[in-house]
Formats: sequence, C-alpha cells, structure tokens
Amino acid sequence: FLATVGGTARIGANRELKRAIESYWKGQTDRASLEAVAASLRGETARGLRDAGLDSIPVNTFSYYDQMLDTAIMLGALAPRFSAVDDELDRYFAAARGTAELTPLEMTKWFDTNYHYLVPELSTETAYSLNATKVLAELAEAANLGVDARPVIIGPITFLALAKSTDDSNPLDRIDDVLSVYDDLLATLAQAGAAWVQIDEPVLVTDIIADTAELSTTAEVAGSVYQRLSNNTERPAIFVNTYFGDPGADVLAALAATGVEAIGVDLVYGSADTVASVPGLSTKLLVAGVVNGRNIWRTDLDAALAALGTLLGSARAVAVSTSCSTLHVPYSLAPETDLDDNLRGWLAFAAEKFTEVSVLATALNGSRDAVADAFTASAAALATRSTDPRVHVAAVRERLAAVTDDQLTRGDSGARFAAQQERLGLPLLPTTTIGSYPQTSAIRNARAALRSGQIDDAEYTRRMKSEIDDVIALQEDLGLDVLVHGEPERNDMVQYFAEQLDGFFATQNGWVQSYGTRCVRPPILFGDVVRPTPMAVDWITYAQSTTTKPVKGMLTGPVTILAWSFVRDDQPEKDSANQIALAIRDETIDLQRAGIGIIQVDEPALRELLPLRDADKPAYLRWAVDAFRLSTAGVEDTTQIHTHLCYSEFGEVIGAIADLDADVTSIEAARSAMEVLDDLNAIGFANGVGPGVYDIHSPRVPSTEEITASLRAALQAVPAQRLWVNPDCGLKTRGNTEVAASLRNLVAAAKAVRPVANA
Ligand code: THG
Ligand code: ZN
Repeated sequence: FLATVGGTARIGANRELKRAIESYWKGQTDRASLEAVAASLRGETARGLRDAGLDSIPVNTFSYYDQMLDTAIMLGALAPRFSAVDDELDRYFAAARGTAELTPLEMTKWFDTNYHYLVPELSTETAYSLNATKVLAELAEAANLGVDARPVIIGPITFLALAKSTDDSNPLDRIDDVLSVYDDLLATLAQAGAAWVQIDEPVLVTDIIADTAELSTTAEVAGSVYQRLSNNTERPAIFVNTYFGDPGADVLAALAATGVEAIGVDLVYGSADTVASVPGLSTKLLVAGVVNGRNIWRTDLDAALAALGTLLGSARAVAVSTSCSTLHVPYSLAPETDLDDNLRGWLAFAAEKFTEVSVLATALNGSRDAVADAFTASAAALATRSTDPRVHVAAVRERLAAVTDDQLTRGDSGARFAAQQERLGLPLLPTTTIGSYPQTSAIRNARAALRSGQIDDAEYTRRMKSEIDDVIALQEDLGLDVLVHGEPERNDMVQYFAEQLDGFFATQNGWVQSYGTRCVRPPILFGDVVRPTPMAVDWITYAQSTTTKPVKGMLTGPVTILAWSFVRDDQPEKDSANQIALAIRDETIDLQRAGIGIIQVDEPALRELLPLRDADKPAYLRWAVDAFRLSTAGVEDTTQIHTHLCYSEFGEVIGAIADLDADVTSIEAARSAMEVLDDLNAIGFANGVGPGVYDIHSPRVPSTEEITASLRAALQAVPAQRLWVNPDCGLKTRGNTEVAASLRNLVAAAKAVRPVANA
C-alpha cells in the first residue's frame, strides 16, 4: 500500500458514540441501538478514508472505551475479578468504569498524549488465550463495505510494558506465552483474508523497556519478538508501527533484520536521518508518518515531499501515513465557522489530514502534477503564517527576551512565611479547598442560555455572582479559613483562560477523546500570547467583597495551559510556556493590587508533559519550573502563592515540585498523607504543604475520626506551622450534599487536632 493512516478517532464527529454509550449505560437505549450507532460510525470512517484516496484502511481501531482494554480482552487477559459479570459487553464496561462491587481498572496517560488508557492487570497467573471476535468482526464488516482493510492491534511489547503487575512479577517475563497468542492471531487473520496486519509498538520510542527489562536492550527485545512473529508461515504481511518519537537506529536495524514486511516511523516527532542511517531497510516497505497525527497544523507539503524523497533510496518502497493515529485531533475543520481565513489555512484536522496523506502519496509515487493545486494552496496558506501580526507580537518578544533570573526568584521563603503570617493571621493547620465547587445544573444551564442568546451577559454575571454568594456562605458556615469563589464561571480550567488570551483559538466542535466517553476541546495556541484585560480579577474581588475571610485567587499555570492545548510548532514549547507565564504573572500582580492576599496557580499537568526519553527530562523540568516561577515571582513577599498538583506519585518530578517554590503546595494523597510528606521531607522541602486528607474522586463522606487520624499522622512528618488541611482535588464533579458533609468533618478534624499540634 502507498497511502494510509495509523488509526482514527471513533467517538464520532458529533460525539455520537459518547451519547450512544452514555444512553446505554443509563438504560435509556438498548444494546442493538448502541451497536447500530457503532457500526454506522465505523462505516462512515472507513468510507471517508477510502474516499480521501487511501489504499489501505485501518480497522479494529474502533473501541467502545479503550484500545488497551480491547487488547487485554483479545489476549484473554482481563483481570479475573470481572468474570463475576456474565454478559460480555457489561463485563467490558465494568472493567472500564467499575460497578457497585468491582473497582475498575486504573487509568493512565497514553505516552505523552492527553488520551488515557486502562491499565491491564497481569500476574504470573494470567492465562493468555486468543479471543479474536472483535478484530474478525471489524475485518468482515470492512470487507462487506468493499474497502481494503488492515487490522490494527497493539503489539505484545507495548501491551506488556504498559500493563501493571498485581504480584510484583515483571509482565514482560511472560512474553513467550503472549507471543503464542499473537501466533494464533496471525494465523486467524490470514485465514480470514487479511493481507496486512499493523502491529503498534509505540513503546519502542521510549526508554521503558531499557529501564525495566533486566538484561535486554529495547532493540534486542524488538528483534527477537518480531523475528518470532515473522517466522510464522501462515500470516498476513506484518507492518510494525512505531510512533510518538524516534525509535533510534538500533531498534530500526533490529526490526529490519527480521522478516516483517513493513516498518512505520514517526517523521514528525522522530527523524528521517535516523531512518536513512539504517541499511537493512532496503527490503522493507517504509511507512513514513509525515503528516502530524496529534497536532492540528496543516502539513507543509513541499517539505514533507522532500523528506519522503530522501527516503526513497532507503527502502523497497515508501508509503505515506500520519505520524500516529488521528485519535488525538478533532474530526474536521468543516464545523468551525468562527475561523478567519488565515487561521483556517494553517490548520488540518483529521479529515484534512487524510487528504494530505493522499496528495503526498500521489506526488511521491505517481505524479506531482496531478496534485499541483493542493501544493500551491498549502504553500499559499502557510506563507501567511509567518507574516500574520498575531503570530509575532514584538512587544511580547521583547518583554520575554528581557526577562532576568531575578524575575524568576522570590525573596527568602522564611521571610515570606513571616510576612504572610503577619498579614493573614491564619490559625495553625489552616483549612481550605482546592478551588472548584460542584458545577450544578443551574450553572450549566446559565452557560447554555448565554451561548444560545437566551440570556445576556448581565444576567449571566448576576447568576454567577449568586452562585459565588452561595459558595462563600457555605464556606463561612462550615468555618473554613481560606475561602474560594468556587469557579462557577469556568467550563474548564484551561479553556476559560485560553478564551480570554490573544494567541489562542477556542474551537466550537474540536472534541478529542480524553478517556472513555469523556472528551475535551483543547484550545489552539497559534500566536503570541497577550492578555488584553484581567481574566479572573472581577470574580475574585467580588467574592472577597462579600467576606472578611481571605479569598484565594484561582489561576491555571502556564505548563498546564500548554499541556492541555494544541501548541504551536514554529517555536520551542519553552517559549510558548513563558509567554503564557507572562500573562499569568500580570494577572497575579493585578490580583495583588486588588487586595487579594493568596493566589493559587495550579499545575496539575506538570508531570504530564515529561518527555518520553530519560535524556530529555531534565531540560523539560528546568523550563517547566522556570515558567511557573516566571508566572508567580512577580508578587510581594506578603502575597502567598499556592499551587495544586493532581498526583501523589511524584517520582521523577519531586525535585521540580520543590523548585516551584510555592508558599503552599496541595497534593493528591491517594496513598497516605504521611507518605507524601515523607517523600517531600526526603528532598528537604520546607514550605507549606496540604496533603489531601480525603479522596474527592469518590462520593463517600469521610468521617471526622478518619481525617483526624490522617492529620495526626501528617504531624509526625511535618511541623504544624507548615501543614494545611484540604481535600485532595477540586470539588467540581461532586454533589452539594456530600461536599458540605465532607468539609464539615474536615473542619472539625482540624479543630480537634489544633490543640495537640500547638502543644
Ligand atoms: N481540562 C482539560 N484537559 C484535561 C483535563 C481538564 N486533560 C486531562 C484531564 N483533565 C482529563 N479529564 C477529563 C475529565 C472530565 C472530562 C474530560 C476530561 C469531561 N468532559 C465532558 C464530557 O466529555 O462530557 C465535556 C466537558 C465540556 O463540556 O467542556 O467531563 O480538566 N482541558
Ligand atoms: Zn487535583
């Protein structure tokens, strides 16, 4: 084949699958209608790819929830507790979401994307066996549509490396057993008429194997696994796909030395030079991912064609593809009616990328003349990008160039502590919340009414202020020490700020699956970042005007805004982060000027952007920390900076957390508060810390006794002067009743422990 994509989204251009699944969950529709929606989406996708001109169509890329869960089921390796559910589909959803009796599989990020997969649970007891029902059904369905279908499966190395062991065994030790199942699968697919199979091994572009497999290198593991699989006599042609980075010449050479027929490389996040340096590729089909599958920029067709041209001599043939599945980008630009012509010209969502692949394949393997118009249009559109005044704002660039180290550095933390104590007069063990309160239906309805023009801005503001009144009254009644305004005006903590900053574009329909049926609409950072007006000051000062207790000003940090957006590809991420940081810095200074004494700058995504290669991690952590510091170091010693991080397994980022130098850091403490504090102590962390004393991810109301015990334990690890009392995350997704009950117990626990702490 000569033109394809690594995979596609499946949630539906208008989130049809989300709606169908959620409605099935609620019992509002039956299974047959869910299956009908799914089949129609698969058909639409396959026909769309074929009509765009692709000659090999990926299938088995559909999922009711997640492809790692699908793979666990295909390998007969679903965690045994779910066998309690008889029905197959309900068992699947039980594994994904849990039931009253069963805890679901854990969820974690898929490499460095914003997609979350379900983590298979494996042990030495796992009995692998083939269940090819899904992949065979999707293959047959595509054959009925008359498209040339290529099943896509997650490879054995990636599956095992990303799974978790429930008994301290290394899942990779079972590779031979797992490979027997893949042998069976290959034979089954061949019998079903598949000419090709795509086996995804993104783990080959990371150091995960090198860091976990005792003796073998990544290249050795890749070589031996694919030698074995390609030794099968009854099998489709094998296309091993790598993506999200550069596998390195040793891995490519090891794959090239096996009998596989095609090797896929990511030429957006990897390098054509690496590929050109591998001699053994000359008998392989090289599937060149030159169209970015995970960002939204239009491909520079001339540059891509030139890169493809240099590869022609390295391989038997070169096929054009996306750098990875287009799971990570929205479906189509068509519904985006708010785009100006320049910006529209710079972008390509999935549908536009399919056409780019096809155009490039025609130019590479057929005739460039036949697609000359597409090349002209691409060049003309992209030419406006370098000259558009929004992309290069001199004032922003000059300001950033003039930033000095002392702008990243606050005064001595001891002096800050004293100055803040004097100003704020907080009790020992101050109580607070992370920022958001339940997003009630009244709030969502008001936002919808504003969008549809049913109410005007003034009425919307009135309703939001009334929500703030309620949240402040609740917190005063509960006796919390540091209040928040509750964030009713924010749909999403990133989108809210992006909508107010120049340089960002917020899509109308640019939905991307985050996990299961949940989606996000990442803003598009396309230009230099300018804050035309204060963003949160009015809401915070309104809240502060209604109470004598301190109200915390709530902002999102630069790294998180960047991590949850589509970022520009024409400058280093570091520069984009610093531009956002300057806007946040200005906001903190405006809040301070308005009399706000405590400002929280959340960085829940600090760990998410960590590079896939160990060698790249220190440089990332340096610029991420600096961006946070640039955004928070503009305030006086008397202004208390808080931050919040959504994880307790700090691992590789713990040093960076200390380097943020926030006055107070609140952290999820899914393990015990005590362990979190021990970890922080071990690196000499000396500022305020609020280990979450109860888990907001569950509706359970924690008792006063439980929270008291956890605070007592925390006091073993940290002096009372530094300990804060808070839940482990925002309360946005919880209900009003359980929130009030939980916080009442939290305040009671703090009060119970204070005399002891004081002694
Ligand atoms: N905001 C943004 N990106 C994120 C998160 C976020 N990425 C990582 C993490 N948080 C993902 N978590 C979620 C949690 C909930 C939802 C999506 C991602 C969610 N979405 C609604 C849905 O799909 O029904 C739609 C929300 C909306 O209407 O805007 O519930 O917090 N940017
Ligand atoms: Zn959190």
